[in-house]
Amino acid sequence: MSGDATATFFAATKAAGTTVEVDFGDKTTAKHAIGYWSIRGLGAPLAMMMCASKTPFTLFLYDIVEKGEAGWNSDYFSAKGEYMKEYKLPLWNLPFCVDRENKEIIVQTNAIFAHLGRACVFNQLV
Ligand SMILES: N[C@@H](CCC(=O)N[C@@H](CS)C(=O)NCC(=O)O)C(=O)O
Repeated sequence: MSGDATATFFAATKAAGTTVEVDFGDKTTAKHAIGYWSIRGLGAPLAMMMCASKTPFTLFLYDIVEKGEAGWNSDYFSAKGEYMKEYKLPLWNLPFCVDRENKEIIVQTNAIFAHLGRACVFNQLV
């Protein structure tokens, strides 16, 4: 697949308050992105796996803000509806993983671990 296709599939999202490009000296567009709330939670071990294997990735972090009695607000909530339609994925969730090379979105933490584990070639280390 061309570098351009990799660069344009879920390259950015305005709903994420923070976007972090993690590279290990390789400045080409990361093949993978991870999206999660801007807390550690289920996203941190996924990011740790990428760092431990020195696999470049983009990290999209979504902020959530307490609105007192009114509950919580996040740009993620409206973005989620748009993502579900655009990527035809009714079970969209956080964390999600973007595989830019294969133009796929993966959800469910354990499925993401398995997918990224293969991408990180952890399967060759055990
Ligand atoms: N079974 C899912 C659970 C994911 C989940 O509960 N995500 C929570 C944060 S830990 C969430 O806020 N998801 C956002 C959403 O529902 O869109 C998984 O293992 O990934």
